[in-house]
Amino acid sequence: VGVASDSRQTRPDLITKLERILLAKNSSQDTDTPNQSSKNNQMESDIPILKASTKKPVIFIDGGIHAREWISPAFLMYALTQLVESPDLLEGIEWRLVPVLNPDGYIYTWKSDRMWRKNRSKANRYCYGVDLNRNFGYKHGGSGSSSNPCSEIYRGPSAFSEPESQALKKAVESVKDRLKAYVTVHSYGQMILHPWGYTSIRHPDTETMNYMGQGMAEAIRAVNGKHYSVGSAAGILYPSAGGSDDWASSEGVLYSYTVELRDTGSTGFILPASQIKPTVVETWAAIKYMGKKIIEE
Ligand code: ING
Ligand code: ZN
Repeated sequence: VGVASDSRQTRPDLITKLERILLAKNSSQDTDTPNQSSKNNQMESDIPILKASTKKPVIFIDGGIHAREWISPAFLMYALTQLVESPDLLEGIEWRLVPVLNPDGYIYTWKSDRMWRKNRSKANRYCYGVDLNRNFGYKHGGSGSSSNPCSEIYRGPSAFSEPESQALKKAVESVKDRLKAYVTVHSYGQMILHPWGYTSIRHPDTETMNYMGQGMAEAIRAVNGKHYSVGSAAGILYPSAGGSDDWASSEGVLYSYTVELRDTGSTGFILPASQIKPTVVETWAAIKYMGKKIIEE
């Protein structure tokens, strides 16, 4: 008790408000100690407990934004298995993985239409689906997106009109202050794309994103010799507004990428099963490279 009262006089400045709340909560839950009265409980709430925790950088990766790009969810599942088996990357980084952001569309490609891209929102009597990668809230409505619900690149009635893009927004915002990298995995084209996608105007962090992107491409090439191009989406692919990587970048995420996995077009979305394993392995090499660089920084 003496220690506790000394502490009360000299230490409370060391305890944050949040920790006081946690402390109060914990002591009211731990009622299994013998001789414990409600008075004891109150006193325990004032014992300083200092939390020593690391604020790990977060890497956020999503897959399956587009239903037919099957190699993407496959990669996310592989990434999870690798993280479970490689503690060094878990020690320095907190990972957030979304294996399939568009589950309705994904199921639809298994059951009805292998080439479906969008989600399954009912836009009108005739046409379904919003292109989730045109539905994000930065420069929504710009070039490379369509207002026609029957279009493959229909942007939706408004930014974040879809539950899937809303869910991603919420998940990203919940780790925003620690978010060092956002990667969205698509296919195909063998490309590492960074913002901007909405315009070919140069992004202020182009050099930083390009440098990391080149390192990732080298890591991929070292595995099976595959070549990946690096550049801005609008610059080396096509301009398209409302993409998730542009939005993440606008929220302040330094390393924001859309990665287009194999192949370069000979099989496209219907990547042969024999290429699944080599593709996910080489892609993991790129993510691992990025993770290690971020830990070093
Ligand atoms: N490609 C992306 C698409 O949504 C892209 C390309 C990247 C667009 C970044 C916007 C921003 O069209 C595929 N394959 O989906
Ligand atoms: Zn895609």
